[in-house]
Amino acid sequence: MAPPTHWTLPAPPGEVRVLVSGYQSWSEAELRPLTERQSVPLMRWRHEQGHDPAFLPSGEAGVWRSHTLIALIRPDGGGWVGCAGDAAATFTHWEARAGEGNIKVTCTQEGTPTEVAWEETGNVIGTVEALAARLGQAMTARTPPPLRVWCSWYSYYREVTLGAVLDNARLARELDLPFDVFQLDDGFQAGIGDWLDPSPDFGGHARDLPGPLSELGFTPGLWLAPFLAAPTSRLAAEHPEWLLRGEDGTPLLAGHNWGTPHHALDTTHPEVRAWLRDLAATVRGWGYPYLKLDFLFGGALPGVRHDPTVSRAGAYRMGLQALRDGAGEDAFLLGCGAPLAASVGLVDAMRTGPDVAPLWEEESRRLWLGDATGPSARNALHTALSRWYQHAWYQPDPDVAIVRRERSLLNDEERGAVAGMLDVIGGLRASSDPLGGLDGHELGLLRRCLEISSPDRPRTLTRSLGGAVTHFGRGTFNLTGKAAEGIPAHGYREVPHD
Ligand code: 9PG
Repeated sequence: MAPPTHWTLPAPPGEVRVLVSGYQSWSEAELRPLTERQSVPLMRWRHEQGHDPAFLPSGEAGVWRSHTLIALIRPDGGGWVGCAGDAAATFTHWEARAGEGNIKVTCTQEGTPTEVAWEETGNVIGTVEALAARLGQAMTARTPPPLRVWCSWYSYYREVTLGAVLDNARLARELDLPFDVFQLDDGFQAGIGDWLDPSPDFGGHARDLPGPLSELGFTPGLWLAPFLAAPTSRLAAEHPEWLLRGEDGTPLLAGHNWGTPHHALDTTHPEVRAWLRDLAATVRGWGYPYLKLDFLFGGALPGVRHDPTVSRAGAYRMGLQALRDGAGEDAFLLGCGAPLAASVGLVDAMRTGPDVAPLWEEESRRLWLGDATGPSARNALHTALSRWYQHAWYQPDPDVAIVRRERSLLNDEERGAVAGMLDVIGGLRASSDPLGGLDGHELGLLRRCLEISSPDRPRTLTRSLGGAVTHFGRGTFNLTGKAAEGIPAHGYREVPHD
């Protein structure tokens, strides 16, 4: 562990904004006045599942924590940017603290000490992009062309069936919708950890899907949460020695989903890595060259490992490398729920925000429980937009468009804002709508959402409509609940060009 590095910035905290990025896909990224308060979830299980429990958001007014990169922005658009040079075996932690007429910045590292850049700049946007690109190059980022993906999660959830996926794939072909990938999400498997056996409710086996999908001309995709094991899984029962442990020697119960807490695998254990390699190779052999690898934070949780000399970032990467080795160099790997910078060079794409949902937001969860990592259109926009520069690390996946009006609480403005986000981020395109129910208007919006674009850049970081990066070259987002700058609440407007 390297000693912390400190800087004191001669700037009045009341005039400065801070750009932060949370630990993993679902953790918040924001652009806020420095004097505001960074919220931390009240619920302990949200710390493990939405954040890094070893470096949580501060919860204090005037104190902002960020992972890998931080920027402080003066009213003239200049300021300071700090960014790790490498994240393969190191977590780099930033904290900015409002002082009396100045700002104190601290950088600490967990794992192998590695160089960090710290620059004063006249143009924060350009420097954020340049330093992020430098990290991408140092870690040989994979940035293949973006894909257009239909994913089963956001309409079928765990009730997905083999028949429903095939029906949608056939319809996509009939309607000539330009999807590249049809991806089966959570729900096909016997249990978390027991990936190779089917759920009795799935109406088939995941290995039977790639054949017909390929015949229809789609690349088959499959979801896995490879670093987790449910306490009731066969995996946990047969290999208790593979589980990450607490100080007391018992397997950790970390995070909470699917109605139960779950265990995580110890990726420093050679047998775990062999199993991960085999798992990825097996599903690849079934015909899935596209894998959505979810809940990856499980591989980096604090705990007692088989090899105690390996850092958390290093342990995580050993696990991810095993999956890459099993899937093959030419497989397309999408990370999700994943420590972001530590994945660069091993994943092709990465979820860069919380889940989209067919509703604008769950205000009570965000405001009363301090948790903005939950599924909602607002949370997805807020975070994915504030990570625009990460296209230098992987293909960003800001999650799905939702174009259906049935079984959705999103209004036209909100659907338009999600479409705007997909356009300015310029990464993966995805949809989950049941294609059978869409009318002409909705299909038109879906086709627009599937149009690949290049990443846009912010026009300014000195203004924001809602505490995120909202002002882009091509358009402006209003994430607030009131009309502002001529944009309705929750809306998006393109910037007029002459
Ligand atoms: C399947 C889903 C979908 C979805 C993923 C992930 O507790 N959480 O913070 C939490 C966040 C996201 C989440 C589940 C739990 O959804 O993002 O696309 O694949 O898993 O279960």
